[in-house]
Formats: sequence, C-alpha cells, structure tokens
Amino acid sequence: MRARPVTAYIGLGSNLSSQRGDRNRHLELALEAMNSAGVVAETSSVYETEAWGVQGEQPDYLNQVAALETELGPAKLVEAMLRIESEIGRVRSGRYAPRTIDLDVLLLGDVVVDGPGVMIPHPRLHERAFVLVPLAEIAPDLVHPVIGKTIAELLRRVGRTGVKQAGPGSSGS
Ligand code: PH2
Ligand code: MG
Ligand code: MG
Repeated sequence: MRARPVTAYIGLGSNLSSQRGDRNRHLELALEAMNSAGVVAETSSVYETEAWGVQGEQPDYLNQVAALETELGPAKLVEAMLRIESEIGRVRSGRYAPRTIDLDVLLLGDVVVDGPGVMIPHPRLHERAFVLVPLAEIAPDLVHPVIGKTIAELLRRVGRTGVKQAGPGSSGS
C-alpha cells in the first residue's frame, strides 16, 4: 500500500453484449466495481469508436476513461482490474478479440514500470484516438511521464477520426 492516494487513469472498453447486459451496462458495472480499488473521482463521456488494429470486421467499441484515486501500487492495481474483468464475465480469446470489458491501466501518477505483466504508462496509449479523446476530456494538461507531452498535444498529433461521443459519463447523468 502507498502512503497516500495517487490518481490512476483507467481505459474502459466494451464491444460485446453478454447475459449481464449491453456495452453500456458493462462500463457501468466496471465503474461500480472499481470502487473496490479506490475512489472513482471522475469519468469521461462515453464514446463510440471503430475497432482499432483488428483483422477483419468487429463490432464498434464503447470507450471511456475514469480517474481512480488509489493507494494500490502498479502490480496490485493491474491485478484488481483483471479481477473486475473476470467478475464481469470477460473471457479471453486472443489479442484484440472482441470483449465484454477491457480495463487498461493507462497511467498511475508519474509511475513508469516496464515489466512482463505490468507496463505503465500503457505502451500504446499515445497512438490511440479512442483513449486520447476521453482522456483529454478529463485530463488535457496531464504530462505523459515518458514522452513529456501533454495529453492534449498527443491527441492533436493523432486526431479524432473514428471517435464519436455516444453519451455522458454515468456519473454525469
Ligand atoms: N481495444 C483493443 C483493440 N482495439 N479499438 C477500440 N476502438 N477500442 C478499444 O478499446 C480497443 C480497440 C485492445 O484492447
Ligand atoms: Mg485494451
Ligand atoms: Mg486490456
């Protein structure tokens, strides 16, 4: 445990329904469950995004980013997100396969970790409009601890193509 909370940014994604509900419901369930790992302090709007980096056709995603005040260190935080994914019924069927819920630790304060199961900052966050658009909505001035540019600057480089606002964050409605 850390002495005091640090703000982590978690990327949420869903492009499948399940018996638990639709894509929106999976995001809501994940945000609720994330309170077991800290305090969800802020959520972005929900965006509908084209599946990125995949082979062939895949359903569109809903993506969102949450700010989580947490005392967990990097490994424990990743573990907590994986546990919530399983609780919500995620079944892993390959890299970039469609999923009911994906919870990626994007950033954890200024922490930089590059280990086998834990990579923070998320190694592809700066390439992905579906992450940068919601992240820039809640933390535009945050500086990427490795690249040294703000989220707003990273988004300007990538552009917003393929990302449309689908609804307000669940805390705002
Ligand atoms: N996640 C992926 C791969 N591709 N595309 C979008 N639009 N949104 C995602 O969350 C996403 C993706 C792997 O986790
Ligand atoms: Mg992911
Ligand atoms: Mg993931």
